[in-house]
Amino acid sequence: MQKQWWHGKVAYQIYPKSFKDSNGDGIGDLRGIIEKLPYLHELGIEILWISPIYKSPFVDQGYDIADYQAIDPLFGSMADFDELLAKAKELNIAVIMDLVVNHCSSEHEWFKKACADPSCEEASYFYFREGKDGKAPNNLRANFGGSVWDKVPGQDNLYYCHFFAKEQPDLNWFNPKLRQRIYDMMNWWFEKGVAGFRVDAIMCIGKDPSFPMYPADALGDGMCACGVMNAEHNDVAEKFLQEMQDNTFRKHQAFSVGEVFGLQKDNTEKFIGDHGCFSTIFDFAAREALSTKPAYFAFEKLSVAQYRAVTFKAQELTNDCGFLAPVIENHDEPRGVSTWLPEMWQNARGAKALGTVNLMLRGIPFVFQGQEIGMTNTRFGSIYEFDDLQSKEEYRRCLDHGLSEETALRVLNDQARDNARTPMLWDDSRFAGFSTEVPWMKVHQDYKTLNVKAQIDDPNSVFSHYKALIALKKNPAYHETLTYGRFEALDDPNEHTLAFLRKGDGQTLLVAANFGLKEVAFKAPEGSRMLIKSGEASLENGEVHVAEGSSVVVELTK
Ligand code: TEU
Ligand code: CA
Repeated sequence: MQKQWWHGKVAYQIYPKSFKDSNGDGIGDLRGIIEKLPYLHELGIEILWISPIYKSPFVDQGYDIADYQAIDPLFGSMADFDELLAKAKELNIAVIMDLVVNHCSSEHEWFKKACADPSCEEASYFYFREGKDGKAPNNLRANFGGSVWDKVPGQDNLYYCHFFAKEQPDLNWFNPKLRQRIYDMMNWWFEKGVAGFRVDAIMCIGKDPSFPMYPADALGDGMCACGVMNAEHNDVAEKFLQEMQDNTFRKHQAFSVGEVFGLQKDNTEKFIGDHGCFSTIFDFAAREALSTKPAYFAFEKLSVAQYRAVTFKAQELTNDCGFLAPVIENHDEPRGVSTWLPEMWQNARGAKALGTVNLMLRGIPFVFQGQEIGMTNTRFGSIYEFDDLQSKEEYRRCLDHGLSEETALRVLNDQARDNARTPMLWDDSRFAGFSTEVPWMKVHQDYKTLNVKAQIDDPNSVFSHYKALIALKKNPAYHETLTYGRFEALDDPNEHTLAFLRKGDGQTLLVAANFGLKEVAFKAPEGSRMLIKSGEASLENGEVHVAEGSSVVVELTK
């Protein structure tokens, strides 16, 4: 495997609206991020992904971009962004942006021109199609519900395609002119000093431009989830992504992480191998195992054993061909501690043990803001406390399916994307030190005790544990093994333990996290060394003992 500058680093995701507000309008901004760069540096972060900060009407929180080369005034100015880049560089932090190019905003000038004159060049940047027999061109269902087709304003039988909200028209990747404009825009950011991109919803570009009808799925509305088309056309996405790599990333040795859902297994090497479409892709194995159910509300938690099985399988699949980016949560997910762990470990103790797994797996882990202090789901008391369009749509669908308001609210509390979008908890003051005024989203219920200030100097805190794990990854004595060393699963002694080895050149590390109710033990020959532990664990008589809710990293003697 060719070595690259991003190998062995730990990345951090900022959701800018909720990270830190610097000017008291209740909304996080770029100057807020600048202020907190030393915090990220102290944690050990070397790659920083900032979710969209471009000009946007914020129908989908900035994932609807109206101008790819402008900063939204809500977040600050281009000068603020340049300052952020320069200050991050001083701290050895590479900044990556969000590349949202499956779709843009209906407020983008391309779409406005296209609607005003469907025969103009910009109209060919979108999928404009005639309806069939008075109906939409086909029966695909958008990711946020409803048809992927809406009528072009002012037209009788002309539709445009959108795999997400109707305000997010899909871009026509089959048009080489459009592709070139995207590459030019990316190179413009690279020349500014941006180190790479997280590539949003990118498998959605794998389309069949003839848009055939699909067999209806189990939801009962006669439609089929649009992801089915994408899963059948990985090859289309791959072809475009290789061209994008050649024209952009490869020229700049830039880093790319794909938000890739629905990848067919035998395509892994094509996507993350040495000559793959991306530097890495997020590991959504557990998320995908959860979303096999036809409806959002029919969600069932994974057991620890199921979580272990899918996570380990993904590791084994990529051992020989590339790197995944392990995640336990992001801005589209409820908090990992609340989702993946049994109820008794949805606390600081569980957060630390889960962190051990997340950061010691093979790959380039992405920590989502607040994860490093063990943030759990936010408690929402009413539908009016949610902001996200998806949450509101799913709530409506729950009621349509006959669920009570109380049950629908419970579904959202478990699953809503807003769980992870509430303000970062900096201290115990009013509004948790996020802002001096009422924030745009409610503040997490536990902010008085669960916050950065309470943890930063406490050696037993979740923060200190994350910091130690990241430092271990950077330690020259372990860096090679923790970066390139193979992943090897160990048997699970109690159906609740994730245990594995990382095997490097003449070095073996044992990692274990126990989410059960009883202690577990692993062989660790005399002379082995405990490198990190959380909770209670000990090394004695040739064994390492890991108490319930605890985790270890042990260097096994040769
Ligand atoms: O998400 C893509 C995506 O597939 C989502 O539908 C995801 O599955 C869902 O949010 C899980 O609940 C990306 C962005 O991360 C997301 O925030 C955007 O809303 C979406 O693209 C559209 O740009
Ligand atoms: Ca602000």
